[in-house]
Amino acid sequence: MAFSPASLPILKGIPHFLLLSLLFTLAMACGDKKDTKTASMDEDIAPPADALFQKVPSSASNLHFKTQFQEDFFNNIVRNPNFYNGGGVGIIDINNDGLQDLFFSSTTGECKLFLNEGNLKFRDITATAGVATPEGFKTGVSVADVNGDGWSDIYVCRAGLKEGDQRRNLLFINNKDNTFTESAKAYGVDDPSPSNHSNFLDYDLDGDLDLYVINFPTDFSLAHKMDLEQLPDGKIVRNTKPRTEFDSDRFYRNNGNGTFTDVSKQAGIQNRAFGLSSIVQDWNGDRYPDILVANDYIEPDFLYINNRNGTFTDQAKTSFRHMSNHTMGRMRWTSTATASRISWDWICSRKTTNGKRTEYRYENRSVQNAQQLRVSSANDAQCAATQ
Ligand SMILES: [Ca+2]
Ligand SMILES: [Ca+2]
Ligand SMILES: [Ca+2]
Ligand SMILES: [Ca+2]
Repeated sequence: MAFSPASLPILKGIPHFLLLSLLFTLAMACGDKKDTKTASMDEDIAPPADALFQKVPSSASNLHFKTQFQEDFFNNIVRNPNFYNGGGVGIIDINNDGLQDLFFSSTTGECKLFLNEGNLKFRDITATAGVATPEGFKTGVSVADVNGDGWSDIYVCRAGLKEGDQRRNLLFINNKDNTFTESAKAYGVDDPSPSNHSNFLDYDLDGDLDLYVINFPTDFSLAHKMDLEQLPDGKIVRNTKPRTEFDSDRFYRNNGNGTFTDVSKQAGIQNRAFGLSSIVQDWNGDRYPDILVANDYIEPDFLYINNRNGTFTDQAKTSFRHMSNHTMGRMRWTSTATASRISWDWICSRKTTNGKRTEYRYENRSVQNAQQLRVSSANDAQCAATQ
């Protein structure tokens, strides 16, 4: 049956150009839905012949994992904006056979460990490995040989708003037989703060790995407020001192005997920000590792330069001409070194005021002069406008 707008009483009196506009909009909406549905069903579209990567379906790899989000009074998006951040992935050769195995942390469910049996086939060994840990709110995963025995271990951060033992971070020491023993308390790294991630680094170059842990305050009312204080001389400055014992990132020194000591205060790591991730690299070319921390919301990122005496100094303000708000941790820092020169690039993300994400690319061709940091990307004009 042919359709005529005038044949429907409800449409009488509406100008034809409005009707046509309405019908066109509806048609486009229907078309969009169809395209979306088609796209979602076409997951197995063959990649181009020259594609660098090939998708390996979970049916072939036996990698079956889905992070779990069990909502309750403390764990929900209203009270905890980090609730749906997701967990982490650790790439680790647990049995030193040269094949990389995979560990996944699940926010409120069981973590999973998959043994790589070759030919991209994996076996779920969670049940026997001793790493499931369904308790608590798991976040970032770090892989390192924490006790220096030649076998990789796993450090898992835990967060959430609720204080208690289920928020303490976990250290799985490799038993060298495809099982692990949770040993965070014994090693002194069972950080009770809300932690998002961690880095192992040898900050004192004594041959063992020390630990930087990213923590964040649970008072999210501070997320968009600039906390200012007036000094005795009248000068108004930003206050980023921790308000509670759990707010600050922490630094743990490896004592070389299977224990760590929290040396945060001595090392100059006393802060309050909503950190999401960090990377470690020798920023200034003095062989001592430095730490760059990506902070969410209003607080600036940290660039902790290693003072080579057991302390760090945040030099972000004097090293960058521009810094992102809401740094989400999408940072990449690569380096190529020659005898006389080191070059690197760093990509970070920034939310603009209208909510759209913009990427800025920074390049520095000489670590001898970090002040020469310059913006170099298609977003030059935008970057320049924000400086
Ligand atoms: Ca392996
Ligand atoms: Ca080990
Ligand atoms: Ca060390
Ligand atoms: Ca350094």
